Amino acid sequence: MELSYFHVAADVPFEKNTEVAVVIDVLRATTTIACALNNGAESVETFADISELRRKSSFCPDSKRILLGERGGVKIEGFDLGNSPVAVKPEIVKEKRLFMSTTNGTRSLEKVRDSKALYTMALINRKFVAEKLLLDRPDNVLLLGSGWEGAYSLEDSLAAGALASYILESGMCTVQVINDELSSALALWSYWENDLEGCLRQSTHGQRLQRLGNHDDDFLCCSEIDKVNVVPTQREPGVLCCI
Ligand code: 3SL
Repeated sequence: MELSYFHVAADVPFEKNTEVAVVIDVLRATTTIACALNNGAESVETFADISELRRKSSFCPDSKRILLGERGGVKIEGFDLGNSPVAVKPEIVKEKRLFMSTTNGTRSLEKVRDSKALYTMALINRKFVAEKLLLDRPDNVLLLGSGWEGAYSLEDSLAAGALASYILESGMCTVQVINDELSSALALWSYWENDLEGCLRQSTHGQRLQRLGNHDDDFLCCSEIDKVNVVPTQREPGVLCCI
């Protein structure tokens, strides 16, 4: 299995022919997606563009739909929820269709939506995504972080390293680490693996969230490793479900 990692959507080579893409946005989009699906949401449909989200979601009955998302870390005006993984509680999201737009995560999802298979991952569901890859053994897997407005992010690289480390340590298949970005992510994982919350709080986006207000519950949730047994999978372009 060839594994590569790219920090942000713009880094993905144009000609890249991807068998499996795994999109990562630990703070907080892919943690929220994992929690929402784990708590019974029917689907999470993601949009980079807010007006397109409003247009598409208007076809869904009011009783079925939840609009969630943020810009700059703050809830989008008129939306039901922001982008907090602790807000997508079972009593709120069960059997609902979620329509989501975030500053960076949904852009990464859009970039690789034509891959043969697309999953989302955060620290919270790392093991279950890794085991799905070990079961299917695709020839190549592209891990894509979300960063912040085109810039590198520490926490997404940490999670890419966590996934690669799990696969390498399993010894269940031959792995080729294809690029230096992934070698660095593996080193980052070895450095921070015993203080995941510390890493998230130290990251520039973690600092931004701390400046915006008390996000202690989000930090705790986003730094939990292997807690949630879901593999959010793209069922049709932009629509994620549990498999
Ligand atoms: O940028 C994103 O996609 C978000 O996850 C950022 S935030 O943590 O919700 O502010």
